[in-house]
Amino acid sequence: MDPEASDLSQGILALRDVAAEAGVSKYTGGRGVSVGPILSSSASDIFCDNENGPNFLFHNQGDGTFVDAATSAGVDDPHQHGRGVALADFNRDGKVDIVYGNWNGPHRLYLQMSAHGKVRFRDIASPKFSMPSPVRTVIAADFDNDQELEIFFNNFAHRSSSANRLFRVIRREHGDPLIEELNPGDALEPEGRGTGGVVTDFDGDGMLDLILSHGESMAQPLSVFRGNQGFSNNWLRVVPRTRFGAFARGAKVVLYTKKSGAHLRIIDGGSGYLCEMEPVAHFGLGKDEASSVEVTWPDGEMTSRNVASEEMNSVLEIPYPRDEDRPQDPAPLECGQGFSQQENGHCLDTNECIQFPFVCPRDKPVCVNTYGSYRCRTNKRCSRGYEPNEDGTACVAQVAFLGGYPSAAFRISEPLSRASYLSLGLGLCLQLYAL
Ligand SMILES: [Ca+2]
Ligand SMILES: [Ca+2]
Ligand SMILES: [Ca+2]
Ligand SMILES: [Ca+2]
Repeated sequence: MDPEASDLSQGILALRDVAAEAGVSKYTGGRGVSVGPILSSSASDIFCDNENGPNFLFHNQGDGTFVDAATSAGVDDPHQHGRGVALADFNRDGKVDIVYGNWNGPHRLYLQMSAHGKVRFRDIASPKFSMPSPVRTVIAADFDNDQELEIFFNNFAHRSSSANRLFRVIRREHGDPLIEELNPGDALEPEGRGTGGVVTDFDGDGMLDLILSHGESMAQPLSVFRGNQGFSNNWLRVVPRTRFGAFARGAKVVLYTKKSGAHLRIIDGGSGYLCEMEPVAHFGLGKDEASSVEVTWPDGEMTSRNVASEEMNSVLEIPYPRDEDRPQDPAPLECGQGFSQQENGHCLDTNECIQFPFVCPRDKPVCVNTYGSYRCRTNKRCSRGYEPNEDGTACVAQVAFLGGYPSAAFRISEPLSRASYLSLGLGLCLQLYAL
C-alpha cells in the first residue's frame, strides 16, 4: 500500500510498484506464478515459470527484498516455456515441491532436496509424465481422497487433438514417489481448447470437482467434472483466515494424522494458469483420520489444535490467533504417527534414532532419522558422496540432483464422469493471455 496516496477513511487504497526495490523487477515472458513458503519456513517466496527465458525462484529475505535462487536450486529451466504451475509436497517430507507444464516441452515434477545446507530441486518426472503437450493449467489435488495427489494437465487442442492428462503421484516410504497415468474419462476432451482449470468442492460432498474453461480460437462451453471413486474415503477441508477475516493466501497448513504422518498444503491462490485456485487446504485421508492441524501464516504466526474424530469429513475454519485467545501453556496436542509435541507447543518430527537408541536391528545398526519416520541401514563404509544401498551390499551415490524416474505409468482408474451443469457462469478464469 502507498500510505501517502491512500485514504482508507474515504475508501481509497493506492498501491505503489516496489518491484525494483524488492529485487523482482526482471524482464521476461511471464506465464505461471505461484506464491508460498517454498524455501522459507513461513514468509512467501515466489516461483515464476517463464517463456523465452529462465524461471525465477524469488527467495524472501524477510526485509522486503528477494533473491533469485532459480539457478542455484536447479529450477531455472532456461530453454523451456512454462505454463501452469502448482505447489505441493508430493513425497510428504515437509518440503514444498514444484510441478509445472512447459508449452510443447517436457513437464517437470521437481522434488525439493537439501544436501550440505543447500537446496536443490530434482526432476522425477517419468517419460510419460514429461511428454510434451500444448499445456495450459496444471492442477495438483487429491481427486479421490486416497491421500495421494493427482496432477491434471489441461491441454489446448491447438493445431490438432490434444487430450488432457491425469497422473497419480504415489508416495513411497523410502524412495521417490511412483507416477501412474490414470484415465481421466470424460475430462479427456481430446478436442477441447482448454484455457484454464480449477478445482473446488461445488456441492459440499467433500469430493473435489474440476472446472475447465475453453476458448480463444473457438467458442466452447465450460466443463464441470465430478470424480466417481473414493466416496468412502475420509477428507478434511481447512480454511485459514487472516486477522481481518480474509482468506489467508500464502499460509501453510500441516495436518498430522493417526497413521500416515504429516500432510502439507499451501494456500496458493495464484497457481494453475490464467486461473485462481480456491483458498482452501483440501486433504484426502483414505481410511486414516486427522489428529491435529497446524497453520503457519506468512508473518510467522502459528496456531495448532487437535482435530476431533467427529470433525472428520467437514470444513474447519482456522481464525488468525488473537492475543487474548493465546493460552499461557500450550494445550496437549495429538501429533499422531512419527511426530511429537515440542516445548513451543507444536508438533515436530520424532527423532527415533535419539529417542530409541536401539530401534534398529543388528544387521542394519545405523539409524537414519527421516521426517515422520526413520530407516535403518548397514554400517558399511562408503566414500564421500556415497552411501550403502538398502541391503548393504554396495555403495551407491547419495541422492542425485539430476536424472529422472523410469516410467511406471499404467491406467487404473475409473473414468471421471461429466456433470450435467455445463453452463455455469463462473468467473474463475481470467483469459487474458493469447498464445
Ligand atoms: Ca516434498
Ligand atoms: Ca488421489
Ligand atoms: Ca464435490
Ligand atoms: Ca523421525
